[in-house]
Amino acid sequence: MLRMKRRDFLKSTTLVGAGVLAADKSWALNRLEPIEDTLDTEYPYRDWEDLYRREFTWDKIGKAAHCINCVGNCAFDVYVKDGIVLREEQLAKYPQINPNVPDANPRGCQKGSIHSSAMYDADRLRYPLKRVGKRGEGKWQRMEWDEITEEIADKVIDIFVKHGPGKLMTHTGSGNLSMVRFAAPYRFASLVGGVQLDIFTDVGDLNTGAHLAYGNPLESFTSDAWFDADYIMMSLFNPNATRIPDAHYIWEAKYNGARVVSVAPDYNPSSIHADLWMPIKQGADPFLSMSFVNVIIEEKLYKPDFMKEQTDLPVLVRADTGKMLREVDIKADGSDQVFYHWDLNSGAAVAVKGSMGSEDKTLALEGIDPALEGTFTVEGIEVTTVFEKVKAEASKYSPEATASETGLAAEMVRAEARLFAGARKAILMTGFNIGRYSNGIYTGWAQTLMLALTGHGGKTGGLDTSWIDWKHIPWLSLALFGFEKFPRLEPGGLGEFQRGKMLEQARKHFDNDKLKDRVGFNLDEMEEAINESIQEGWMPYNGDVKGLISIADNKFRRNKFADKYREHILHEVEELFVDINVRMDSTAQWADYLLPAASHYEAWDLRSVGFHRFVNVFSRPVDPIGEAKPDWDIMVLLSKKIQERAIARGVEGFEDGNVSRDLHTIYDDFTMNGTLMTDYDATKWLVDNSPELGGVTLEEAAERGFIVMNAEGGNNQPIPPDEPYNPFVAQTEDKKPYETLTGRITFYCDHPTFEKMGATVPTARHHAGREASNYPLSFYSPHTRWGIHSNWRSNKFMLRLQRGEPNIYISPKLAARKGITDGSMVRIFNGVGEFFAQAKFYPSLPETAIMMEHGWEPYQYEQMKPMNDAMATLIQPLELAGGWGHLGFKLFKWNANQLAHESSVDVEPA
Ligand SMILES: Nc1nc2c(c(=O)[nH]1)N[C@H]1C(S)=C(S)[C@@H](COP(=O)(O)OP(=O)(O)OC[C@H]3O[C@@H](n4cnc5c(=O)[nH]c(N)nc54)[C@H](O)[C@@H]3O)O[C@H]1N2
Ligand SMILES: Nc1nc2c(c(=O)[nH]1)N[C@H]1C(S)=C(S)[C@@H](COP(=O)(O)OP(=O)(O)OC[C@H]3O[C@@H](n4cnc5c(=O)[nH]c(N)nc54)[C@H](O)[C@@H]3O)O[C@H]1N2
Ligand code: SF4
Ligand SMILES: [Mo]
Repeated sequence: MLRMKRRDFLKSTTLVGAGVLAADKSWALNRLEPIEDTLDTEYPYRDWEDLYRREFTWDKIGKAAHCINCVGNCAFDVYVKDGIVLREEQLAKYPQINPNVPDANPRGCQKGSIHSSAMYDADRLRYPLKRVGKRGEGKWQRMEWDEITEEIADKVIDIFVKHGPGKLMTHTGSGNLSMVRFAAPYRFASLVGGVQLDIFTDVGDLNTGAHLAYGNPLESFTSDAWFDADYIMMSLFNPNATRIPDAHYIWEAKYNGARVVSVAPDYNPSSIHADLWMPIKQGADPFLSMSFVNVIIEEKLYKPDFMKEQTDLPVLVRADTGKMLREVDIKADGSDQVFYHWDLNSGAAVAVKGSMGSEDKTLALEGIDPALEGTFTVEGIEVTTVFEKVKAEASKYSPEATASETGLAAEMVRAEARLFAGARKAILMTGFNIGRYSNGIYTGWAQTLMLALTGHGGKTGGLDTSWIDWKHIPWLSLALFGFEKFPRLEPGGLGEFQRGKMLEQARKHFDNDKLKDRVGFNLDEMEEAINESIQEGWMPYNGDVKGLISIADNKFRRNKFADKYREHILHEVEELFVDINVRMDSTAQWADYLLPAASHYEAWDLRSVGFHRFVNVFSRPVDPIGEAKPDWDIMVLLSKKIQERAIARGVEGFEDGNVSRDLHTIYDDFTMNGTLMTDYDATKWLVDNSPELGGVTLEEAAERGFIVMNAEGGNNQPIPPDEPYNPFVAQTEDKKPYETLTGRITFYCDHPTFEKMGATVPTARHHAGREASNYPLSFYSPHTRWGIHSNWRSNKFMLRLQRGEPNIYISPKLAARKGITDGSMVRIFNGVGEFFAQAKFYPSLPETAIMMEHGWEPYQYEQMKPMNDAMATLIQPLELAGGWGHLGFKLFKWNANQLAHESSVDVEPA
């Protein structure tokens, strides 16, 4: 666009200049004459106006959203002229689904709105490149697609021939959240058995407390369902910066009289608009939630009916062993997944319906009145209830007792607990940030307890986990090769921790005794838990790999102990490192081969990830820049070359457990025998085969820009056609069991790891932070308003809206003590690394913490030393538990997170 306009501009100025000179030779550029009435007056140099008129003419308008991990998902009109994108505009044509609820228009954010500029930035990858210098040296040679994919194909085959299955990682990161872009590399990984980490835990986004309780952390509200809430608590959540297209529903709920509360250590851009800001000490959230639980129980603000039907609170627990009473305890051939209530009506123990071992798949109590409290004897075994256990634990956490932990006044907490309990529809909105604290699992679990005690579930509120898992069977089938073959899925946080040899570094940072005091385990116990989990088969781990094909993943930006991590990974994948990316990010920089991918406006695709029912269409408004190709087409070409080379080399494939990896048919398999050759074919296949998309044609959908999902799009329950989507309505209204061991919202876990950690019921622990090390400042790094992680961070429009270079936020009081001034450069350091950044004063921050937005690219820092060089991390042993009902490796639902906020640092003027 810039090139074209400059040419036009030069042409026009020459003409105008000539005209001007001819008309009035005395006119000069430094003496412009004022024109009184520009509409009426004839004046000599009007032609320039055409430049403005022509600026907004176009050849066509295409449709697109953005496929990265913004959780927004907004339809845009994309204006194209001469094969170049001129600009984009929010589509703003979503139908209002209910006259009493505001519509979803317009959706968008400033990042999406400058992509037309960013897609032509200098960091775009335009050609296939092969490294010719040392890794990371920045020396590249252009190659033809045909040659480069053939070289890669041979190396992939070499890895399989030399090392057998499981030694190639084909990991897709969070940059490919649209359907076709996501399905392409997963389908490839399914065919070759490539190692793929769980992206939820790889980035630290999994709300494991929610899974523990509900058996499904991805059942949540559409954002329009926030509108009729009368109580909203935002904790670890900053929607004004991180849910830009959806946040309006929170503020619109105020028209309904909703009370909005923000719990955050800093006065973040969402706290500003809340009715109450609770300035909690960083990492103290489980203590706050447990104190709410304490008040709710002590003041009897709870709702027994909901507790009896929907939760395991009336389930019986043995007094002797602390285990739940199981059928096998009283019948020789009994199930270990059948549990008991004490029925007050019959005065006897009755089996709980709806558990994993129960034939009766319902929550309906049907004449049974389960006791919530008391002790009983069943077949000579003394038992009590889960609620009794919960009460005993919660009694330790009165607001008065926790005030020193949370920094919050006890009277305020009491008052708030009452308002929360009495609300008609209360929503606890928990940011993804929760998954990045070692005690996030405690926070999440205690929050679900607050909700369950007070009957907030289904249409009366619940936990907003910031993600809804819509039902897209054909999409999954496309990604997972018809469910016939699968990638080697692995826990994200754990996989990175192990392969990056992070324990070595963690030992340098944390003080083992202090750590145990804070988080409830030390590094030796954590190591033991990791080994146990892998040995028991609770969590799959494939060990070191030999080659890496990395797709839409900025791992060297994201991972902690960053420099050491990178060293270890590069060493492991000495034989092959391919990066498939739209731009030269800090991971692409280190690759052996770079394959340029089509960006948002350059490929056909669909996107459903977001908190709404609209599946947006990408209609490939322009062809890919340079020689870039859509991710789908790249995987097609790669599998074509593997098939050709495998046949030529006489390598048929290999047996891998109970499936065969057929390299000599991989291209036929990938393309469904030539049916799915392009991004368009795959998009069309999805539209044609997905019942939730309602039978529209791709042409109609592309014309419109989006598809409204029908009832079939709901996983847990149908999407109501004219009402917002509330989570777990199937459970509260239709009595469908939860996907948990007891079939109920779970507050008792007698798994050995939970027993060892003293966490059989919801309780509170600290995160590590400064108190677990020898560095005086905790450090946390939430998300930035001016980028989606590393995407768009280097774009000039985004940089102009902020300080323009990596900056930390610091309390002016702390800065004064350290001799740091606003705008000056500081050094942030600890025993594992250091980095430099500009200091920005932020008065609402405590003096004991430094905050920094994550996602700057390492190359944007002084000496290319990124924040993550100084970031220490851990694994939470509870998240490694398996072999227990709904606990065990489950993609996007249960496994160990990478924890971003456990580190601590010191700071000094640079
Ligand atoms: N603009 C923009 N939007 C995004 C993204 C982006 O990069 N940029 N990324 C997307 C993705 S993938 C994610 S995961 C989300 C993340 O977005 P969010 O879920 O909102 O999470 P964060 O931004 O990490 O943190 C939110 C807030 O938590 C508060 N906080 C920090 N520590 C604590 C604590 O100990 N206790 C409490 N109560 N509060 C605390 C801070 O005030 C912080 O502003 O955003 C999504 N949306
Ligand atoms: N300290 C700290 N660390 C954090 C967090 C934090 O709060 N604090 N948050 C964590 C969270 S929640 C997240 S989600 C992660 C995100 O962190 P990353 O996983 O590093 O995410 P991105 O920077 O979005 O990387 C995705 C890459 O995909 C590429 N890409 C974009 N579009 C396409 C495409 O169409 N095709 C291909 N092939 N590639 C494409 C982009 O170039 C981009 O570099 O960071 C985590 N790390
Ligand atoms: S980046 Fe995400 S939130 Fe922003 S406009 Fe694009 S789709 Fe919407
Ligand atoms: Mo995330």
